[in-house]
Amino acid sequence: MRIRVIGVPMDLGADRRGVDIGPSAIRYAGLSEHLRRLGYTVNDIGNVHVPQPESRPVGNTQLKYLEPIVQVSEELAQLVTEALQANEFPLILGGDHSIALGSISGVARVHQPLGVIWVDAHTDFNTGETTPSGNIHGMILAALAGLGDGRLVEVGGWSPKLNTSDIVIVGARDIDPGEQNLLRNNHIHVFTMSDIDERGISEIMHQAVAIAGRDNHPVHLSLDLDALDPREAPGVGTAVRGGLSYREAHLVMEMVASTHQLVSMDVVEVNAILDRENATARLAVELVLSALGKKIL
Ligand code: DIR
Ligand code: MN
Ligand code: MN
Ligand code: MN
Repeated sequence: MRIRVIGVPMDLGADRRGVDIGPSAIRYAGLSEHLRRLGYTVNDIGNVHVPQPESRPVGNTQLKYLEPIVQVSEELAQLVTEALQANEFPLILGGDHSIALGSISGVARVHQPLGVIWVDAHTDFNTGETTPSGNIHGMILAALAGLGDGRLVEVGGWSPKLNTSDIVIVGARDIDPGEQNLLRNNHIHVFTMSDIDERGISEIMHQAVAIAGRDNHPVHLSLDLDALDPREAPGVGTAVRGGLSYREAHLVMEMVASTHQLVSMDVVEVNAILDRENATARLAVELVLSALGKKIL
């Protein structure tokens, strides 16, 4: 199988420098080499162009950098669709989580319906009305479900990309009040860290893959490194204590891999400036390998 690596040095969605060098940090951690050792052919097409925040007006403070984010999303969606049409597995390297708007739009154009497993400390289900920060990376999953500002929702020219019943969030522990209402009203499946503590990650993931992958639907995995406990992943912009352990995170990836329904993946929010000797990028590489089928035995 061939993997098409697409870097997106995006930090416009998070208002914080350091995630823009995430793609370099992950490549530096040996991504391609390790994928080749697993038996894959790797086609790294480099990075999408993302404007520097210093060169653009912030714009609406409830939807910071909306215009350049929409622009990059359109371009990324096109690249991801082309990868799938060429029979390559799109592996998208962030950048902040706003890149999932482009990546998932590109996948959903080819695979419909599409299940999504969103592994994150956050639920990214704000809109321009509920956001406490104005940061668009906190609004992406809602936008993909058709909620929020029309310019985000309509990326690619149609909406919604995802049915609410095909979305599963795993690892959540920091949800804003407005998001809580939206998640509840739209019946989104959220597995919090408390659920994982109570029932164990194995049982949670059995359910998660059954929901996102029901009827043998194709599945996209969106991995925000802040899902992990900050002891494992210190290099993230918005660290929240009490996250997935190293082993739990690997099991999440392994159980997604064992469905054989994974069609695409993004790995986001690696902040190399805040990291400790690239530990978070190295962890990101390990988790990608697990999601793509690496086994201990
Ligand atoms: C917060 C933080 N919920 C916001 N979000 C994220 O600004 O909307 N941090 N995604 O990583
Ligand atoms: Mn996120
Ligand atoms: Mn269905
Ligand atoms: Mn997050």
